[in-house]
Amino acid sequence: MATTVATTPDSTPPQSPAQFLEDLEDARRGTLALVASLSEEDLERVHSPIMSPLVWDLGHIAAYEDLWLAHRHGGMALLRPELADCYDAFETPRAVRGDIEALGVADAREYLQQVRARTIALISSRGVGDGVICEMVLRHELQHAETMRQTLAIAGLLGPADVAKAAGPPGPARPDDEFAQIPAGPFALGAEGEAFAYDNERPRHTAETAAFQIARRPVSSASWLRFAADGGYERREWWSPEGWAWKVENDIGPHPALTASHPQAPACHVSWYEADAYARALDARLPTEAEWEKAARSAAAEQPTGSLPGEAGVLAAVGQVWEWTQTRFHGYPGFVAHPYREYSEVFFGDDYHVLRGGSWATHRRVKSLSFRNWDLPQRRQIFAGLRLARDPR
Ligand code: AVJ
Ligand code: FE
Repeated sequence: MATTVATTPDSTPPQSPAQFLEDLEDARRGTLALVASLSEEDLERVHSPIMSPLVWDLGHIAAYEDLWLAHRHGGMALLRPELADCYDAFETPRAVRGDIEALGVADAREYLQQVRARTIALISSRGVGDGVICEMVLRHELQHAETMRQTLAIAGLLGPADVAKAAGPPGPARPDDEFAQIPAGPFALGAEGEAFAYDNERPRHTAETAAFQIARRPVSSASWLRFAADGGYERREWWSPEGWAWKVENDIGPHPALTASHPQAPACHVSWYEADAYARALDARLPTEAEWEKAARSAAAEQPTGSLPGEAGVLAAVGQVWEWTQTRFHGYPGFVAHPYREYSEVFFGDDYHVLRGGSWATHRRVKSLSFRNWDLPQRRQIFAGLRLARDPR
């Protein structure tokens, strides 16, 4: 099932050049299918101040592929060096600074296609090397497909299949305040073995947690709406000072998508500020990312009922919505940026919170128990909800 979270990625590099090219083409079919029925205007419009126009994602996907495969892997000159700046190809000398505008729709499609033709020639003759850069480029396109779906959701332009996935399987018919107990003790946190992982998932290291409890399933939309009806957005004592200020300034109430969703489905489009307030209202808290991964890797004493997606350890319904953690996005002890600082390191600090698990819009290949997503605490465009944790009682 597409929403299952893999314990080990099915793509231990290096895969064969032919397989890699096939997977790249699959990713491209996915990207193009997302925009196939959209008008030029919808592709070029800025649907939200926090999202790029969809046509920018297209040009950026091409520029990234050209930078990493043709240029860095293959040692060739960039196909369109004058576009590097506008598509943020940061590793490139800023010789040709961007007085160049982003490409229009037809040109972006052509650029995608021309870059791909060079990729095919290069990989066929030169191979995939150790496979790391290839895997990174492939996952970059897959990750942008999720970003584009966020934009499409904001614009009301998601296709019917995606609308159905977003509405979700209803989620396990179990209360979202049913907790599993995890004992204190050490465990191995981070990506294991030689399989591809992003730099921020390494090095794997021993982490300790105290005993804790974690909810078997994410908070449902019904529970969220009950929280709202019970004064969740008025009870200042449940909110952090920053969260309250954000709520007041932006006149925040429950995201409209919550009313439209199945009551049992995991609540989605919830910001960290709201998730944090919800947890406190329920006399609980958000899990740390170490707690989340430990629970996801622990053997389930009793299998969660139902054939619902994404059972990981004692956690049910992983992979429908990203799950906010209380942890801020920092490097693990001994972190080394690879292959470039701008993937994760420039985001390290207290501004971003870590999310775990993956959403209905996350490609299977990107979902893993060690993958760390991150976003700002006020963001609601991501397909994110929460799962409660608390100290033993
Ligand atoms: C891992 C989703 C936070 O969108 O900024 C895309 C992925 N990195 N292009 C992001 C990414 C470069 C990244 N996230
Ligand atoms: Fe990108």
